[in-house]
Amino acid sequence: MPFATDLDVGGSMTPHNLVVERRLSHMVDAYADRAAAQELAAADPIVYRAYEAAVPHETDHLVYRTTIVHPGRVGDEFYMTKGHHHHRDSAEFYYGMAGTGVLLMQTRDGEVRHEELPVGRAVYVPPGWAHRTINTGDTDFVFLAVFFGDAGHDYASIEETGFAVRVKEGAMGAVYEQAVTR
Ligand code: PAN
Ligand code: ZN
Repeated sequence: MPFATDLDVGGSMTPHNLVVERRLSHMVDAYADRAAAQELAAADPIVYRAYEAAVPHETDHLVYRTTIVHPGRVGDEFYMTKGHHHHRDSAEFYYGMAGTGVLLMQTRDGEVRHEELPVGRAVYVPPGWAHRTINTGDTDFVFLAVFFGDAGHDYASIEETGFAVRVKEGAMGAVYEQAVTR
């Protein structure tokens, strides 16, 4: 049956299912500065949450989620999502709702692109591009993502290769650095 959900700029969705609540201890290895990550993980802050509408994970359906990435840094690297490929290479639609952040995308061949995702901007993620979001501001970064119900989430393959670019705080704002390892 058709249904409606209400989204607000704080990222809440009514009604919703909470699908992801990622604390720092869940992704210590994602950050360049492991020692800083381990130290901060002792207090185990929530890095981000995602809420999902009650859409079946089946062909022809469009699943949608809001995500709230909190502001923060591990060393000088901004808080970010784990990032993933989809099991079935398929496109995704991102829409900025609040705060300041970036969508980082990478193909399996290692090609990398980033797009800023300010309030009101839509970014198209083509099939085959892994994606991670980074909060480059000092308030919650909130966005909407829409993807195919049968796409599935593959975290393992990007965990293995890592993203080739890291987004860090520089003197003049966000800087994009070539990742040294992973
Ligand atoms: C997003 C992400 C969400 C959380 O809805 O799932 O922002 O990031 P991770 O899934 O990488 O932990 C999306 O891209 N869905 O496909
Ligand atoms: Zn996705």
